Amino acid sequence: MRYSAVQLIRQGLAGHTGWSPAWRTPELARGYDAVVIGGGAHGLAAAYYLRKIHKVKRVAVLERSWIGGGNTGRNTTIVRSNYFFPESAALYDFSLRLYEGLSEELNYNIMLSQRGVLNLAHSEHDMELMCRSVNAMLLNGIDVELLSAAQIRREVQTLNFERDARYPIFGGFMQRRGGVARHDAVAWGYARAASDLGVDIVQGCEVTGFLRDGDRITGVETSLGPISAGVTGMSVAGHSGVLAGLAGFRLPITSYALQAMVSEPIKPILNTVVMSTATGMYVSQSDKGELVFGQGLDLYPSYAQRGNLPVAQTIVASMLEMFPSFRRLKLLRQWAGVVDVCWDYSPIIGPAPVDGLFMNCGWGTGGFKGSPVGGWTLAHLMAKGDHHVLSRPFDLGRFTSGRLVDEAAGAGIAH
Ligand code: FAD
Ligand code: PYC
Repeated sequence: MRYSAVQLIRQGLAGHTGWSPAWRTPELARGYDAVVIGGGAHGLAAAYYLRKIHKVKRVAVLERSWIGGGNTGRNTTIVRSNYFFPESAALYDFSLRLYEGLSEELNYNIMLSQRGVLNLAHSEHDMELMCRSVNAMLLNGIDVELLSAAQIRREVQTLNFERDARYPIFGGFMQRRGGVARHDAVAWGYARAASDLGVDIVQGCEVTGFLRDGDRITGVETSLGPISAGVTGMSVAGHSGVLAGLAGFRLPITSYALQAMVSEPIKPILNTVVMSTATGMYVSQSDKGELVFGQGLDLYPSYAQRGNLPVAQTIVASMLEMFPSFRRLKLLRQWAGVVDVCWDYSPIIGPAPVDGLFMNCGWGTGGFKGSPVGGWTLAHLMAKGDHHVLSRPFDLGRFTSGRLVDEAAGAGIAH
């Protein structure tokens, strides 16, 4: 449904009672050409591109709870492409470019704000490593620039620039095309556009097993009954190991809780995203005025969607060491999501070890920025049966060939 300006004003004056649902609530069919498991931004994007680009006819997204209720709605909305290895830079920059055109593509305002992502160096050693990273990123064609402490002081006055600070500022680097986007809007935008193209988005439908014909997966068992599928894709961040177990194989993935929090809202004070590579602490200010911040994983495997108190305290302490003036703010909310982390901190995109199933998982702590490209490459795999050029380096086979893409330092947070 599209609204004219007059209709929008009428809705506002009438107390917002007459909105139509943004996507359909279809009856679940007994079979589809393509079934995507997981209604996060990755799964919804895959379904959208399956219809839009590849013209696959009958497509469904199966979501066990509500769309965007997993990590898509729990992340801290940072988008950037400042990765070290050429394979990662190509993947994440393609994603950032899709983000740059996404509001127009979906006719849905995803509130992309390219306010820049600043990474801080806290020592000469950090600075030395950062110079190398920045050189590598520039060779990869990524728009990064090295900044001195004086330059950073002009950009972010609220940082602690004392030389005896626990985390002194020696300099840093900035990606100006990086920033934030509204996470719910990314899910809702893809959902509405996919639904308009005929994709069935079925919420409250949990996949509980797989249907097989010999060695090939031919559909899924669900809480709403069995469904046949020409091809099946999975995008179930946090539960990839569980789904792989149902399909009969194991993944080199460990699941952890990752927590974040927001302060009470205040007037604009921070106009860029600040990350501290060495500590993993990061902070940005939302359009509502809240400071959104986090730092690292709760370092033991868990499927609990909540973060522990000691890590929460560490996050707050690091933030206040770097921004002492924020100490008088009240903490408004804290939450966590379950993230699937690969041994090399890069995602797994490719065919599963069983025929008929394709995977898009292991994005760990950094897959919101990858939502468009995760969907794009999964759709390509499902439609063509083979890799997109961007996803080939991220095939599961890298764990046997040894061609890992080790992005521990690029992952953005502490591991
Ligand atoms: P999800 O949104 O989790 O979607 C997967 C869906 O699968 C879920 O809705 C789930 O209900 C569903 N599902 C699971 N099992 C089944 C089943 N059996 N049947 C049917 N459905 C099922 N990344 C960034 O790039 N930038 C950030 O700033 C950032 N910050 C983060 C902060 C936090 C606190 C967290 C937790 C993560 C953060 N991330 C960030 C990571 C990012 O959120 C994820 O990598 C990304 O959102 C994963 O998207 P997805 O669509 O694959 O997963
Ligand atoms: O990948 O940029 C990132 C990120 C920030 C916070 C969590 N992940």
